[in-house]
Amino acid sequence: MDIASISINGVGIFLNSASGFGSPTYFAAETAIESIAATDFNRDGAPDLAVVNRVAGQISILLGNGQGNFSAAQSYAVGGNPFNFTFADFNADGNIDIAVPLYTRATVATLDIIGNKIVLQD
Ligand SMILES: [Ca+2]
Ligand SMILES: [Ca+2]
Repeated sequence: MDIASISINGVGIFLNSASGFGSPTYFAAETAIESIAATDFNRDGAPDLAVVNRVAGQISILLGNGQGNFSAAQSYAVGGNPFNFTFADFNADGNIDIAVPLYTRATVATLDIIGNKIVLQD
């Protein structure tokens, strides 16, 4: 089991090997990240990461390659002050969706995924 952490540098990945956890590798994401979660958003078999940035009002997705590396963050505006999120296939279309609680209103954002293209919908 590996660990993904958040910091001012973005997302840090601590890969676990037979000798334990090594130094983290950092991948740029938004600053002021409030929350992070991993799942296979684009269904290619490799775990991906999602992070939420309260200050920028964005969710960012970093697609994993299954070998510990991640793509540049793809960011989507979701509105003011998101601070957490959860995910599931809310509309049973086979694509994982994200629900984002905001400070002033509730928004359920849907990720439609075609290959590695991710489209965020309210
Ligand atoms: Ca994936
Ligand atoms: Ca869905």
